[in-house]
Amino acid sequence: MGDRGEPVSVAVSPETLGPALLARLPAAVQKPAYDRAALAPGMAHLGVGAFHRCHQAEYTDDLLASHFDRWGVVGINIRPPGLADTLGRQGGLYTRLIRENGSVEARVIGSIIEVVDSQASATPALDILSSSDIELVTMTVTEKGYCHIPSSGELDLDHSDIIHDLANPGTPRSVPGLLARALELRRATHSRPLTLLSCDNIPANGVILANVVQAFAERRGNGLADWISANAAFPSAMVDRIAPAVTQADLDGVEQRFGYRDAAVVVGEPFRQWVIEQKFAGRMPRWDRVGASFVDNVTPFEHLKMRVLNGAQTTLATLGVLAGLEHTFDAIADPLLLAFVRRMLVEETLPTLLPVPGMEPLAYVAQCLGRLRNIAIRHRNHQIATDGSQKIVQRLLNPIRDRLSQGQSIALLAIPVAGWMAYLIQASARFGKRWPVSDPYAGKVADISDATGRDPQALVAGILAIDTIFDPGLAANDVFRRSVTSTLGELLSDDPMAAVRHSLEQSEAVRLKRPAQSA
Ligand code: CS2
Repeated sequence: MGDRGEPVSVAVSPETLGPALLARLPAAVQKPAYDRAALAPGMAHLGVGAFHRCHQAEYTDDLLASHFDRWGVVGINIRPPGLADTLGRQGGLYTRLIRENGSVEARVIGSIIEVVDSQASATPALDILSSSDIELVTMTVTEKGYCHIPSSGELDLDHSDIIHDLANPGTPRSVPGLLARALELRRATHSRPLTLLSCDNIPANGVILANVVQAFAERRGNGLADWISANAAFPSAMVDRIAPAVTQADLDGVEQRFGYRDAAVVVGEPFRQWVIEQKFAGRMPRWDRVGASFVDNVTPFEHLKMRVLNGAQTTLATLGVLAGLEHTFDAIADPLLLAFVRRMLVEETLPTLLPVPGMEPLAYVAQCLGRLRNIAIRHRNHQIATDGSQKIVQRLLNPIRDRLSQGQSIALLAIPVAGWMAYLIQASARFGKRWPVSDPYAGKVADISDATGRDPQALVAGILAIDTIFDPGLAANDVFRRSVTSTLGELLSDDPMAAVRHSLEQSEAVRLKRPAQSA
């Protein structure tokens, strides 16, 4: 009691999540339904960010709970952030929140059994990746982690990390260099095969991963490339769950609601999907028993997801920023942007898709737009617009190319391409640096806009000449160039949304002129 008899509140710091707390978790938080002590390292994951913790690690947790096998995950980061102070201190445990508007479901995930920081040196990562215990490596290293040329999918031999790694193969910095070195060590020490499963949103991600690793290995010239062909598999996969960057408010929310501290909370939406090409070098976790699909051909699923869901996200993100809107849910709440994105998807994107077994295209669009309206998922438009140069090929340019080859209109799909340009241009000195951007091509686009000024024609000509993003055939296409140029002029004006309004009016006018279609 204090001097005047009131109770004294002593600030006790809440306990941090860790194995010791598992038995005492509040009832509202689900916990691993298996014996974590029986897990052993079986697979490694490169790039332990919010997406991995919300997706592959959760599927693995489901699998361990329903069909236990020894598959423990060793998480490795070769780029910031470090893991030691967050997941490491918590014994790999973290809280995964699924949020939809007012509802929250909390669960502690237990599938990650060890974490390894390998930012300062490749050695810790190589020790794990080359170990004979590891049969599978999954990865979420972002689009630019593959060091490929977006327009061709080939290894970028001019990339500074690739130049470094080819000169210093024993101390790699890049993902292709690291994986090639790990495979080389495996060949030398135990020769056990390895499946390498990309979980990033790049087209034919398994093919691109194989391209960059093999191109690197070929340059080693010691038979490594042949050994990889015979002993490694690179399945493609489509992954889906919206899991934005975690904020301090998310961490505080767990502490306030559940009474413990967790530095590695993740927040995701209820929807999740994982479609994996059945092409493995050895044993695989049977994720197909817990909702994933193993299929022969991932391409139709991948096009569907990247062109519809991701295409909508990139469109809402870049146009949303230009309109002064903060999150995806703010952008989609704008009637003009919603009408635009829906028409773009239905009229221009859907006809480019391959049939997907069991999926009705219009229902898929409606489901995606519904997901993007979830106000509990605070996905910032700037986060989605980050690294746009690595995203627009698969999300926008590939469907545009498909339509142009059929002589079809691209009036709507051209708008977000100009939106991406306007987003980067407005971060240049010439346009008063309206926001900071993070994109490997930000400097190049800033140089172009500083040199050309505000003339949309010159800006578009300069940007379309970046042939690592725009293949020359597309860049030279008159219809594409004209549509992007006229939109860019409007997007850079004081009324950027006029571009969106006009494109809808024009496409409506064209639609009304087609009597056969309106019947
Ligand atoms: C987003 C994706 O930031 C982005 O590029 O579009 O992370 C997206 O949320 C996921 O692909 C959804 O599965």
